[in-house]
Amino acid sequence: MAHVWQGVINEYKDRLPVTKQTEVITMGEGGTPLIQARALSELTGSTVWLKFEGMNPTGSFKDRGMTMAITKAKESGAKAVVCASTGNTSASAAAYAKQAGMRSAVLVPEGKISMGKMSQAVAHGADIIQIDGNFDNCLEVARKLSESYPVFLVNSVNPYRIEGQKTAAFEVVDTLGDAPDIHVLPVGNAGNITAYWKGYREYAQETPATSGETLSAVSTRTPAMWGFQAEGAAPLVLGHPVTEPETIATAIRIGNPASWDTAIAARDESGGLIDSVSDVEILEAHRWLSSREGVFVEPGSASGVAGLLKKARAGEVPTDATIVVTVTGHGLKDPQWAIKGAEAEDPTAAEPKRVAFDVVSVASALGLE
Ligand code: AN7
Repeated sequence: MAHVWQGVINEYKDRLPVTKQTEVITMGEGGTPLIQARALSELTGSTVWLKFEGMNPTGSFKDRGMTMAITKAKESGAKAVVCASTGNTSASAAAYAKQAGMRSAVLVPEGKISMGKMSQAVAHGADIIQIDGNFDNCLEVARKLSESYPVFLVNSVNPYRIEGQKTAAFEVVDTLGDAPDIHVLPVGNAGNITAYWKGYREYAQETPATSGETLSAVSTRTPAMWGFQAEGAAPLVLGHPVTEPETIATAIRIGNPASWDTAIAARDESGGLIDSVSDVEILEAHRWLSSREGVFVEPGSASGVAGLLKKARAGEVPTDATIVVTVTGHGLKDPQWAIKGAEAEDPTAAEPKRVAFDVVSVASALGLE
């Protein structure tokens, strides 16, 4: 019988902190497509793959960590969870909390989260608190709230989030047969780069399983980790926190990443890099993905591709390599940029032709002969 995907905890339970008694809270997350990026491959002379995390239940990679965090919250008897978020974490927390029968409170920077993400939190009945401040301010409050009140913190400072998210690296190796040469991804709060690096390292060595036996290595190597921040929110590139982060890519509008040290470790131990890309480069990559690869992502998700394009132009991308780029969230989260991007190329793009109810007229409008 065909294998039916059971969600990341059930699929990788030997490598995650659960027992047979754990009630797993899952919505079937993970198992996302690894898509060949033909245009990027042609441009770079390497084989480029896109790990399309927009295909998770709430439309972003956050679901991998959230299944783990909410499962552990439930196991510990929590009745409510809290998170700070630029949008995707709140959408995921709200959905998984409902799945677990828990209450969720989400703290978001006022006016700086996309409509799609906000509507998810609303739809799932989260208690939404808009904070007059940025993500970093929200996270500070969420942390303090969880220290003093009976709410379970589900931001990626919660190590269970990282555990769940590391499964994306396992999937890449399971699909390709080994680790890629380079893994490229956007960096905001830096949980994901931390998680991927942990996953790749664990898969490349013998590891004690949760059940006690020893798991042999699955991959023969680990990739260089290439992370890209938005230029106006690039603390890891600058080497100091940014108090007023600014970028159109609201998902990664973060000035003081919680996983700072582990992101730097991932960069250095892997022989990788963390660089920045401008908003113009992010939007160019966003448009590239939708118009050339057929993959629709939100702007923040395109920063990895923007970085790859930037490095390719500088002649710094090796040829004949295997490169995986994680695109972290779905384009439907923040669709206005698709319209703007298409209009920039063709001002009439967002005004579909109006044609009479008639085959000949439609054929003529399409230029068919
Ligand atoms: C689409 O939802 O921080 O470096 O609060 O939504 O692991 O933080 C989102 C981050 C990349 C950055 N792409 O990942 C939040 C939040 C998308 C994102 C990132 C985020 P990290």
